[in-house]
Amino acid sequence: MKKHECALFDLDGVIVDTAKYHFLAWKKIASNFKYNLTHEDNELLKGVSRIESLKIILKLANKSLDEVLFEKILIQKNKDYLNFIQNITPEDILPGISEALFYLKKKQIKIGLGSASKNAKIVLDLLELTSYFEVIIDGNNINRSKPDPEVFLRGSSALGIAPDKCLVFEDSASGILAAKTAGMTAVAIGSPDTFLKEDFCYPNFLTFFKGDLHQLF
Ligand code: B16
Ligand code: MG
Repeated sequence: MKKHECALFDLDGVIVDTAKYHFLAWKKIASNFKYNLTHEDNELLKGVSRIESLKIILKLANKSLDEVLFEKILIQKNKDYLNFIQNITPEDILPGISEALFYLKKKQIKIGLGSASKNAKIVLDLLELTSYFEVIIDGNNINRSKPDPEVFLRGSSALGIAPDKCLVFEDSASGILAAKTAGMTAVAIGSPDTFLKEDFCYPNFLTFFKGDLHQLF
């Protein structure tokens, strides 16, 4: 297997299961439009920015909103999301992540975060993981949402590592496409029928940590 010099982690759904809180917050918003947001719908929202997510939900619900209400709903969604995550602690770090970060750091592999979330730094701080990341690229410093490769290309360039030496961990179909468009190795965490074009797929991060991690770095 090819060896990599850089690991770029997605946040929500890879490092911590905050994806469920995004889902709950959007489900509440969708119910206001009398739309029952399903888990299947939610796959379309993973890795996608807050604004794009609301646009997708409005399309699903066949609704349109004026700009003022659109903004109000974005604020409400984030309020609800922040409420959900306020009590997360290092115990919420998904299995295998802390061990992998420790292993990569020891091997002097560059570590970066590539998240669509504007709340990424808050979450990393709550998990007490911030110090592992040499570079954090999140929703505050990108112009284009995944599947655009911008988030990962910015990460690799800030770390000074060529894209083909970077490996991305992702739980979203849009994130896997972003990684592949960036010319990186894409490791999908989740069920294989969720993704297109991934290089590897594991049901959870622990399986990857116990298996192929050591071959890929
Ligand atoms: P926020 P990731 C993404 O994070 C989530 O998967 C997606 O569901 C969310 O809409 C997006 O962040 C924006 O999050 O509202 O916190 O800015 O998976 O790219 O780490
Ligand atoms: Mg994710």
